Amino acid sequence: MARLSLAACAVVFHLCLLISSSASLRWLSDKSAAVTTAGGVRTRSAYHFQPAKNWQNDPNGPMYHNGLYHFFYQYNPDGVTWGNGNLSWGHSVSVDLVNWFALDAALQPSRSFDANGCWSGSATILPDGSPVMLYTGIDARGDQVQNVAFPKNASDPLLVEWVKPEYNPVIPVPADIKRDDFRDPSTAWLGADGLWRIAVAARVHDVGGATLIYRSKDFLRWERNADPLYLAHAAGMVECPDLFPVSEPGVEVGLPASGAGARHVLKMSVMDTVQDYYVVGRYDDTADTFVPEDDDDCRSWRRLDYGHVYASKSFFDPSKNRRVLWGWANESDSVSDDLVRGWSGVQTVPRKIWLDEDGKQLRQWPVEEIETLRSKRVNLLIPEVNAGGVNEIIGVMGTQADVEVVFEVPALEHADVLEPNWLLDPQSLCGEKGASVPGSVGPFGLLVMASGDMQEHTAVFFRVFRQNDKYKVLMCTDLSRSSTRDGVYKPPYGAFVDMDIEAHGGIISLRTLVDHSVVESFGGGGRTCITARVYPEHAENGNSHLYV
Ligand code: DQQ
Repeated sequence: MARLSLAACAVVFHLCLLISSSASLRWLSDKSAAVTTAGGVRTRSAYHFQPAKNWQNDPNGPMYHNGLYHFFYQYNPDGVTWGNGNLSWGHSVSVDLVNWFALDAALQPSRSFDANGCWSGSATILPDGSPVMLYTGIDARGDQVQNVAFPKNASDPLLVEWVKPEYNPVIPVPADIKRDDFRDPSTAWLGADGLWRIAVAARVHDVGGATLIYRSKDFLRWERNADPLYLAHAAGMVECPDLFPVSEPGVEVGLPASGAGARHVLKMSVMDTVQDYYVVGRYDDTADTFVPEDDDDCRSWRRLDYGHVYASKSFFDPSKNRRVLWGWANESDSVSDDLVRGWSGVQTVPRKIWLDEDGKQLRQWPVEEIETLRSKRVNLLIPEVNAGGVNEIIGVMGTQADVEVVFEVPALEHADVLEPNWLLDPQSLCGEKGASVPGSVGPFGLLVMASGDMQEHTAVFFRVFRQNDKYKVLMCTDLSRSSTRDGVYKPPYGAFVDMDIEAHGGIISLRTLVDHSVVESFGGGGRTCITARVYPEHAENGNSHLYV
């Protein structure tokens, strides 16, 4: 019989109860109660960003301005689905990235250059401190064009009104690009020559998915560089590019968008896989070239999240000198469920991101403000967990929790040997070796959103393998038992955690944010993230369980 050699397991649980008493959040909450059905309330998140009702997708133009965080997002004011040509920019503000006050939509289709939708884009803070938005408009003919918008009154702290100048679009569709393959301008940065640059996603005829660079001195006239910043020959259309500098490896300080910085990160959302990939590389702001440290097809780069997250976007937060990332976590049940709920789509929690000590991967961690939501703390020290040992965490609300666990594995040498081809497809490996398949070191982790009879549960767990004289840690979120309902997407999600567990004394951490229909996990100190959407039936009455 397989032996679980996880002998010492120190487990610390921090539990948070929401909703906070902030007036702004209460206002959102009351609105939501008015528009959602019972099912919508059950699965509605409590501390992941959601508008009161309707459809949301990509995060747009996040920024910090005059003491407030602004968050914009793709929003359909008319319904719970994406596609009726009326996409707008929803707008909320916050002082702490946690409690949000909803405002009217900032951008709505209104002019010939965006008559069929205001699609994704980004904010740039100009040297005088005022913001400018670049966004994709779907114009009256259905072309994707790039537009600018400015606040009507830059000293209004809420930036409620936005002006779209007559001279839009500032970048029409180029001749070598199809009218519907040209979108999602990035935040602009200044190059050494004093010109602004932006990256725009496109598919160039006969060439491939591309991150094009445009240069401008005034945000009005833009000139395209002859060469794209990055070309993904085999990947098809790419979306929502993000290019930003990072500090030295291991330094958590974020940097504003600019050409300066020893290393940059390029992130692209790839349409045919619906995944966000990133790579660390060297950007030269004179030649406008980017040399990735990993030259593979971008679909082999690292992923920001190995679960259900897309179209992410980061911004620099000068108030805390950090870079913060948002990502869209779509529903994964059905459109008819969306219609019943009255809403669709959540955002991940805002995550601080920085370059790991290894200089190759990003680390991600919920912004510290999320911890202000912890209202009741339960600490546990479990000296030893043996095979099959399941310890219930009593006294917490299983549908809404912030769980931090530290596992110590004293006998790594017992780990099962890794078969080399397992490295190629960790997701399938998580399916093959699910939470109930015993191994030598693991599975160990959490069972969240579990019904009393365990018919429903979501497993977030690790497994350690031996490869020659090194160890590999697999992280999985297995949804196969997350709901007894049919018609819900219930895959295993998985990835290897790129860390030397032996050098860390056999210690590995897991943080999981449970929020009704969201299970957002950070493995190995945020080296590997997996966000899942779950739809358990049992949680109707809030009576859900949590186990280690
Ligand atoms: N969503 C937006 C586009 C973007 C896509 C439209 C990515 O601008 O390419 O809602 O999810």
